[in-house]
Amino acid sequence: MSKGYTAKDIQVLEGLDAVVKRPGMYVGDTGVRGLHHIVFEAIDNAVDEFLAGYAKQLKVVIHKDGSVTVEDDGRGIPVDEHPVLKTSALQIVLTKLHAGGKFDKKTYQVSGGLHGVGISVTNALSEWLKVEVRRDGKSYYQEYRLGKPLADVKPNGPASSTGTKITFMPRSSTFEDTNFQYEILDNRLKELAYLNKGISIDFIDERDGREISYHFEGGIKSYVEDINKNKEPLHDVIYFEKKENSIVIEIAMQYNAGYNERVFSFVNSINTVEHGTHYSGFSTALTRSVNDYLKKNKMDKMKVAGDDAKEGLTAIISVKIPEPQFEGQTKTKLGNSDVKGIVDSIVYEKLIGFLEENPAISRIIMGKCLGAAQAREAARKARELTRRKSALESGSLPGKLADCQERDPSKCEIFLVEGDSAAGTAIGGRDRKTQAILPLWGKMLNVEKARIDKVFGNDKLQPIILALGCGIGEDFDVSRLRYGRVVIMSDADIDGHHIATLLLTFFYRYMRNLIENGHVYIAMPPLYKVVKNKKVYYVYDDNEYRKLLEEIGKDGTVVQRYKGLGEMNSEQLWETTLDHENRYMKKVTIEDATIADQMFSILMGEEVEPRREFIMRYAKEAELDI
Ligand code: 0RA
Repeated sequence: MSKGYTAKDIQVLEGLDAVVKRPGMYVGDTGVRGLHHIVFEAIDNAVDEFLAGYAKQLKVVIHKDGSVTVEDDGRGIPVDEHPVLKTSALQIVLTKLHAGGKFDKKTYQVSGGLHGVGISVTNALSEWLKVEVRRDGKSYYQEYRLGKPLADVKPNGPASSTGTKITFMPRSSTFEDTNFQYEILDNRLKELAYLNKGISIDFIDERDGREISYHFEGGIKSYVEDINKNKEPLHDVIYFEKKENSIVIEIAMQYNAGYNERVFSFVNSINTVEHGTHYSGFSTALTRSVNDYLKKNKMDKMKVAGDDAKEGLTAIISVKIPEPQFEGQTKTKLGNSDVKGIVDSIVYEKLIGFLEENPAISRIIMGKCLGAAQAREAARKARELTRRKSALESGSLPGKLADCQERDPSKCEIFLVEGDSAAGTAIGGRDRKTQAILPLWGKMLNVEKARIDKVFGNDKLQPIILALGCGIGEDFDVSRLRYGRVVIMSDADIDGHHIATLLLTFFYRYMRNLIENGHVYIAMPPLYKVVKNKKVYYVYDDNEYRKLLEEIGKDGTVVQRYKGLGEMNSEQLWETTLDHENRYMKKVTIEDATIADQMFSILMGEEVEPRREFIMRYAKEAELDI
């Protein structure tokens, strides 16, 4: 150990070593999520600089070599020497966990939120990182390898503007795959632009030349308009904003002609998937406003319940609070108890005011809520009828189900297989002790356009409901689930994708817990069979395919591209897709389901143009694959 080393420095180094040793603790996992988390960490810091009022512009670039740049035009991270640690502040921010906020107590930090450990984590998990800071008329530069500085921060010529630019290459020894996905970054950047009105975000993918810029003067109002644009909105977006006790509350809401609730809640730009106190406050205020308005106008022929008031409602609840507490399974549930009352009183005051001043819109909303309340009554009756008919309660199973022998759900899997012939192959190839096969056929119900009473009686969905055994909607009870894994198995083409999307949407709407508890999977059958010198290789994606052909050489190889499950025989299906030892499966997360929801709205929506765009884009990707 060299002399000048102080105890504090050692602690600093140990900090980053801990990140390298247990990356999951800091970025969630070492898969796709963790990989993108290190970019989000850098982006969130830049957004904080925007929230503090100093940055306007954020730029994110994925480079050809796979590295990423995040750049902002804020004040620039301070570079002066820290009085105690005797190193530049910049180096501390990049090498010490949680260091960012220590220099400048900002009120609402995106980065202070969910994992919120700062860009030191990005540095720790990078092969290399280069940082350029422009402030006080100068440019400064520093470079790192595996989290360690190559030299001190050095002045690097004059600068006429201010800002921070960080470029880094994710560590290949940490992450299973270091390929950044355009869609994941694009979704988050777009979301941030909606949630932080006025910010300008440029996103460039130099690997294929894609470029996009986001800037929404309307903020979350534009977000709601965008979500509802293919869903027959019933009125203009209702928007309000208020600051109280250092809490900023912003609400945008709009009913559409559909039946689904799309209320998304955010705290400091973090999507609180499990909601929490801000959402509870909003819900109670909404229900109370509607019932009070009905009563005052003598329209209260039925009591409107919380779910009724949210039928067909698209809303964004965005709160910014100084010290959020996150709870819940995925730490995405806001716990701060005082927030509930504050949101409740503000939403009630603003909403009742709006309703009284806008009688025409109020009439539409009241009609919508009363319609939902009546439908709920009808659904309750339909459900009772179905129950009496015993199917859902008595545990009878669908005729087409090829069940497994094992009775312990944790050991059982059910494959939902598109098409009778593929299902036949799967029945022949499965492990009949633990794997059940349920064939699906014909046109799957579009649950977007049906109320729960239709879903109960539907002949395509009922077999699934019966086989899983855990009910749907309000009756859903995950403890009755008959299989630990529910696996969607469909062809890798547009139709197959569509069916998977329909099923995911059904699970998302009516058995959300199934997804949240990690029971839903997507089978990944191989795309190619490659044979060379009698050796057989199954290949699951195009990258892998290209890699293999380098490796084994093109000459004398025979390649079969699988277009559907039907092209495999039972043994092949077992070997490639069903066998625990060899198969790939994708676990569906709640984010996947949300994306499916968006895709589904586009695919099934009334508007032709977005559907055409989507299919064209999809077709283009399919083409690239070949
Ligand atoms: C602490 C203090 C100051 C700026 C920042 C942090 C800062 C951090 C990041 C991270 C990405 N971009 C950033 N921009 C700024 C400013 C202190 C001052 O100038 O008074």
